[in-house]
Amino acid sequence: MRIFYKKSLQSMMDSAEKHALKKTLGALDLTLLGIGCVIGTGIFVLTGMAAAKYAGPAITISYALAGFACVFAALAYAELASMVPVAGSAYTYSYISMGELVAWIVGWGLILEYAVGASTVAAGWSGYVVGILKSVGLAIPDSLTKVPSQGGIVNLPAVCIALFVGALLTRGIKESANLNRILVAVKLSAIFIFLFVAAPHIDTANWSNFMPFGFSGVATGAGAIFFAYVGFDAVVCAAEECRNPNRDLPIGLIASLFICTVLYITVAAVLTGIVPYTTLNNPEPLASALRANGSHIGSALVATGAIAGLTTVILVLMYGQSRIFFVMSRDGLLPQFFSRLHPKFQTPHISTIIIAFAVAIISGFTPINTMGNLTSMGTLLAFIMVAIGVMVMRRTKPEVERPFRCPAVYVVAPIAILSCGYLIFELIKQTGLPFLIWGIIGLVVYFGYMSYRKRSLEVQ
Ligand code: ALA
Repeated sequence: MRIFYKKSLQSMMDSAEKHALKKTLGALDLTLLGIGCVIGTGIFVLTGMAAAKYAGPAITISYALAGFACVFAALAYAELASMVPVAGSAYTYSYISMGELVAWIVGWGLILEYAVGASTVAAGWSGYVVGILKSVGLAIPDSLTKVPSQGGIVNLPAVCIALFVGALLTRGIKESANLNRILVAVKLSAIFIFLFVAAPHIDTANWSNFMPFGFSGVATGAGAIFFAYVGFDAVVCAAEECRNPNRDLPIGLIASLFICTVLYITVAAVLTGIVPYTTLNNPEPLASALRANGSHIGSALVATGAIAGLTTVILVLMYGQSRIFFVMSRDGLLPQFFSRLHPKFQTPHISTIIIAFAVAIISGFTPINTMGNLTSMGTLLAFIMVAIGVMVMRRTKPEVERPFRCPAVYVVAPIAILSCGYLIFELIKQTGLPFLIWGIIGLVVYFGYMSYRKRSLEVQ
């Protein structure tokens, strides 16, 4: 049965060698790629909403809980990434360990993480840019900044940023990584400016009602802000473009996750310490909290940094998506043009252009309310599959060398599965139906494409 067909590790490595991407990235690039993808809409936007609606100041605990689930998943990722340094992330690991159908389902879920995630962030980027332009007297008409269901025509700034990032990625990963370094520096500066300016204004009275909605609010909050962690796994999409993947991938994964978790918990604590949590449900909570404390310059700097931050997230998510499609096409699960390389830039340019247009269309015309949750659910599904995959591989391929071994794998992987499963359960309560519909479409596409491919092979 084809659906149970598993790729061998060797055949994956061979085709990676045959269709080689340029190897230019080191451990620092990977860590910055991770941070580039992680710090964005989650911390800059969702923290405020989740604190106000679900968790109150205990949003710090929500961040710790979601970070906890990610650390366990990251350890499983790190083992598989060091063992199978092939682009394609959870999709690739599932193909080797659990067969084609599971791999397809994971790849289909990863579209939610990467392409739908990038669309969500492009729409968030548009919100910040429109806000800043308005504050300097350059108002764009509503019809060009809102999607049809909100009474507009198109979210034009979101379309523009998606196409711009697509053009950049087509030119090459090294160029994109260079821009990423600069933007990551700007975004980290924004976070530190926020902490530095805000810390003297902390009033512990704001933390007095620490858990206003009880533990269930904290858990719902963890589901809502899980989006903030989405993307650290994008590091493994660069597997075929790094110089020393077996060593650098685990470093990139764990270092970027560690840095982001510490920053998130600190920012969340400071944010809920400088204003009452009830005032935080707005599109730019960090900037607005600074303004409420009289720091207008700090507020403008943080908003500018947020725009830089969101740009890097879009960049890395679209990059990750193009590499996943690249590998799926190399494996025959997508048409061949997805893995064709540009003769000069050596990038999968056709795939990148298609993704850029898809992200532009989704973010230009679709409301983003449920997009964030869908992104998180696709990501959590991938995490669960990776945690299962690492245990399956320990049983089925014990002989393969593992430069990084997940410690206590039979404890760590089940904890990852349970904690990610719990977060999916929290999200299903809000966005279960669209997730189910997405899954059904995925199965129809899979069986449709497979029967088409079979027919065309028979005709030949
Ligand atoms: N983690 C990324 C963000 O928060 C997707 O924007």
